Amino acid sequence: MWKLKNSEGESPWMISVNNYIGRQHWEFDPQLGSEEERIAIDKAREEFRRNRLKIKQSADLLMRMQFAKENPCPIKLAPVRVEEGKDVTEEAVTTTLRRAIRFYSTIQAHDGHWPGDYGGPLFLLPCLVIGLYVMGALNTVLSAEHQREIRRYMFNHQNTDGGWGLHTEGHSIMFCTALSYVSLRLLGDEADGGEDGEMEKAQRWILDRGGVTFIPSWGKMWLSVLGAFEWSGNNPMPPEIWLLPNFLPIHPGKMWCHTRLLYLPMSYIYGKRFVGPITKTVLSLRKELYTRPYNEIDWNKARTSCAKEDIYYPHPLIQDILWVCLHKVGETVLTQWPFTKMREKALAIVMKHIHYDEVNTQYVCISPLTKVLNMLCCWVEDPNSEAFKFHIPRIYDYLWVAEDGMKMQGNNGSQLWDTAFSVRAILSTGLVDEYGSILKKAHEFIKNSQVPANCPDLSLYHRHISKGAWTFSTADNGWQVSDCTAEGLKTALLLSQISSKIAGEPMATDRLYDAVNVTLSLQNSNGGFAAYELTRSYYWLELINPSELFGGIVIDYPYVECTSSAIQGLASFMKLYPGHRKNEIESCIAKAIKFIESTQEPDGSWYGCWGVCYTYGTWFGVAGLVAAGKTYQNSSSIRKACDFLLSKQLDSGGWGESYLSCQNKVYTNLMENQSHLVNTGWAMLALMDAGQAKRDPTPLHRAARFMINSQMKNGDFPQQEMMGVFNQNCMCNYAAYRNVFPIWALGEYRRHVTSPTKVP
Ligand code: LAN
Repeated sequence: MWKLKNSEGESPWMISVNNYIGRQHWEFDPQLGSEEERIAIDKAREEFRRNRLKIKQSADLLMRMQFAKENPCPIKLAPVRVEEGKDVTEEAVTTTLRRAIRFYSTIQAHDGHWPGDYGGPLFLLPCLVIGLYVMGALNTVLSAEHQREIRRYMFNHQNTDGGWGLHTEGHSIMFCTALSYVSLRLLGDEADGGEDGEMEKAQRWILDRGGVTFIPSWGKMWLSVLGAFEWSGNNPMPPEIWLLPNFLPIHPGKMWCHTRLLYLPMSYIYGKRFVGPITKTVLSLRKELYTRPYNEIDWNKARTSCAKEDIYYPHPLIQDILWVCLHKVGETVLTQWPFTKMREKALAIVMKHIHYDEVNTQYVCISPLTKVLNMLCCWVEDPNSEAFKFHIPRIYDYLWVAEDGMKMQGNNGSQLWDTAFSVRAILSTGLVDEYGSILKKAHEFIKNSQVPANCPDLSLYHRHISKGAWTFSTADNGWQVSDCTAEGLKTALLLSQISSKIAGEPMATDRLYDAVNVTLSLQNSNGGFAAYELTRSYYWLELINPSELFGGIVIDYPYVECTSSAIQGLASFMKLYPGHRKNEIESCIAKAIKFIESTQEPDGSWYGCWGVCYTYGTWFGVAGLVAAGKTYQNSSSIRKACDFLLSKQLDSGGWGESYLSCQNKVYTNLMENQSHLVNTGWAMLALMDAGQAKRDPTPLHRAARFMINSQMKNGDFPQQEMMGVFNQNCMCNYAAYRNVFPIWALGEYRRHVTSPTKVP
């Protein structure tokens, strides 16, 4: 049976800055589990498979079963139902909350964080499989059990038309269909395999759309690495870009760190024109994936082809002109003597940057894709290198098993983010005395997860300071994120105000100062906060976004979410430490408010970039303004935001927003106007922040009724559509949100609405 391990790392080929705290990985133990437990797991898998077309998200049941066994905690309180037309009583809310927190406490890990499934994107796993295959490491890194779960996952998320979407809820696209098909073939499925002709269906999907010459650029790169596509069919990714002078706006050091560190290893592999061993399967794929013989393909034409299903961000003309010049002239020159010398130099510099990111993230790397590509570069450089050995055990940090199979996650988890929000949710209920032990453990986790030191040679490697920051996941990940830092700070400050007998020792003052220092250092001149670093270049650089699939990737833009969190963190800090950097904090907040106000949409909403979508953005917009002292009475922005939210409330009392909002930038309800617990939570929180309880609590009563009636028998809440997003087009699942936001919103509701006398 599979077992989730938390905060463990045993390999001699591993390093950690904090003894692996927060690390999550799954191990298979054939001895583990009773017959009964195995049957229960199989039942959950079958159930998922049966309903997979209706319910696309797994409910993280393997982890839940494991915790139910480790932390048995039967819930004695009976479930609550509030009938239509009946009032929501304080008792109903309190009982729902007690049941919810009781359940939620059973899925907290011993190290204090809440582990969970951070899956959703469907392009990550195939990249891993292809990468491992060319390195000859498929069967050493992935056991038969791993491979079985990976295949289960892929087949579970195949659409009925035979293709795969960019994420589990998306329509089929060439990128994921071709790469999934290829991975399944590499994992041993035959071209006519699958229980129900799934492989043939997938192949049909690809060939009906002209074959893989129409795959987007990242797909062309992966297929070229595999040897099933020619490098001449790729747009150039010259490593020489790293030799450009730093001041140029297109220097990679000025780009979004994710894009910079993704194109970094890509440029190495491209510069080397690396191709893996041409095996029988690869030769066969050259036949299976194309509509004409491989040696007759017009690679120059293939270079610019892309399936219409895949295009989210079409290349502007100027970009295509740039690629033609680079391809025809640039590459011809750069691959001739004496320019080959320059290429060698560029490749050496690129490799230095790759090793830098590896070492400073304890080989976790900044993202799952960068991880696989960096590992491949290390292997190409030297298959026996230590770096390659260090990479292996950290692969498992990205793999997660649920009843739908094994997936590769968007990050090495969402540990810090979920823990901070979980604490806030529990604090909101006012039932702190009852839940001290949960808070104490979470507090420990937060203290243990702060980044201890800056990376060396910051400017040489284009890194910002990180000492005192929090990452989105673990300290080992090492990448400061502005809002994770601010949310970590705010949560640590709130916990420091609770008796240390209940919540543990407060964080040391100088470590709080460090977090403030990072936060202040991340404000842009326009007042906004980007995610990881300052916005280092111009918005027009998006013109050279080469990825057809993602929007907003070239620079780190300022976001309403990050800016709001920064205000909230700093405002909480200023209340408790009014003497420290007061003027700077005040002016930072004033500028941040201006930024938030300037990004509000005419209808009163904010577009959220990292959650779905206008409900998410608007929650942050309002919370930021309120933290800075704005109110419904003195801010027309807040009034407009409330009108917006109220106009979107559904008949059921909830809110339900589709991921299409993110793509199309138009508010879109979920299918059949379904309500979603998480959107409802965000809308309720924003409205309560803006004083809705005093003006007219009716919409809040209706929303609370929806929340209460949605609770499951065991105190859990149902998993619904994914509510996380990145780069406007790809969804990811925040498994903790289904528990966090009902608790948080009902907690606030309890304090503000049903028992207002208890509001502190
Ligand atoms: C994340 C996840 C967390 C997210 C928030 C903290 C919620 C946000 O407020 C700031 C941005 C951040 C940190 C973020 C950035 C982009 C990430 C890392 C991700 C969405 C998780 C996955 C994504 C990463 C780029 C995925 C890898 C795929 C590529 C296209 C490179």
